[in-house]
Amino acid sequence: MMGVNVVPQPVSVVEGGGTSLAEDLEASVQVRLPSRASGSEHPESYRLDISADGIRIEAADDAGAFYARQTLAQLTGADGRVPHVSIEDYPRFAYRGAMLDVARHFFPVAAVKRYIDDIALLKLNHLHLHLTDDQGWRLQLESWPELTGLGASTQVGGGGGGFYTADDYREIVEYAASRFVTIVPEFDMPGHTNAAIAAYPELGDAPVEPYGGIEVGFSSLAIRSERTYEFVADALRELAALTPGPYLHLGGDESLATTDEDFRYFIARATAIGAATGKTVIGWHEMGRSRELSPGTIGQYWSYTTPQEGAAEHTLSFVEQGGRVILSPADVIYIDHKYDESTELGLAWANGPTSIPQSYEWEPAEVVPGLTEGDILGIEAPMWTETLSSIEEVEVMAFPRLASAAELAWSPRVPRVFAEFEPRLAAFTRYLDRLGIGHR
Ligand code: TNX
Repeated sequence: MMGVNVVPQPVSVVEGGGTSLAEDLEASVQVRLPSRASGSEHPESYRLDISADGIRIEAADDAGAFYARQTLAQLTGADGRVPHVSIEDYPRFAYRGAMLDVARHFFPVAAVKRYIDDIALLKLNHLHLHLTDDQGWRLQLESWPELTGLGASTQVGGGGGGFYTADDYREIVEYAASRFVTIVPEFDMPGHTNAAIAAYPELGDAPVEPYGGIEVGFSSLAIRSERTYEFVADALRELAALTPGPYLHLGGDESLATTDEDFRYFIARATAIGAATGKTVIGWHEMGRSRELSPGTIGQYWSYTTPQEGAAEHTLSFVEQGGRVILSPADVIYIDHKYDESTELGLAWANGPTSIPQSYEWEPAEVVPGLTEGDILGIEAPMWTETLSSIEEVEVMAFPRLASAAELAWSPRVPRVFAEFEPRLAAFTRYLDRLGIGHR
């Protein structure tokens, strides 16, 4: 009997015993929406029944039907055979994310589309694009065109760079939607803004040169200048107009060149401007230092699985102000990190390298004390690209650790034991091989 190996692990799997040739069953595929069999109202849920009689898919919505197809594709062996099985499935968390940093190195539209395909294999449904940083501003805006003039002329290492036009961005958004992925765009502020200030010196306290290094925490918008808030309003108005999804990410991390008082003043105003566009604002957990967040602002936690100084408090601040939390603990889910000391690519600042077992063996509900299951919107695996300059390099860092993240985001809560995950992970990496996707 062939094993039923699916990542992320479905809610329920009942094996039927036999196998069939997938192509013999393809003509018999029936898809029904919405699901009647389970009576389940879970968004994105599906049932997949494979028997000698055929393949039946029942789904709560189009996303569920898409996920049934993804599961079926994983079940189909290299020999074209599928196991007879009944699967019932739905996600634990609504927000299952990956992030791609297109600022440190620019990634063309085709590369972003490929990463969207990659993450959709694992039923991830949000792609956060880190569109701006010290090294480059990557989205063209009509109101401030020089952002993608001088501001996009560099990346880590110096030359190169690049940016998306509004049409490029729309193309990415539409492609993502066809895979049930929502684009979450980030304009990082008030720190991580060297590129914007290089393009428009009036946004900072002094003129600066374009930057190609990998230091963090040295730049800040001019907090007490009204021109800064005209810029924020213009940029967020254009970004909101281009973005059909519900979220705008305003960054807020590592603003080490901004005083605490100025930071809190800026965050209160910027989140209000963001919310006035009609979108829900997301910010890195430092934003929780402000007690005047626009209500419902979502926090993204990036400290460790054991919170460092202040991180838990700042994260709970979002919940106290009516928001929820996305978990990205850096020591286990920063998939830009080296696998071990010998990995050539990647960083390792968050408690050293992150092995594949480490990426798997943690529990989202146990990271920030005081956070309940309902406070957690989901989890996200960031891919920072200081050391990564091609989609192939991104994939080799993502896979297979992104599969760990996806299972923690999708599958029911159980104690995570890597030995149990390993055979399914091995089947998944063979699937990646068949698709021509690189992995560790
Ligand atoms: C920290 S954690 C950053 C990024 C870096 C990343 C590298 C956080 C919100 N910011 O600016 O790219 O580390 O791993």
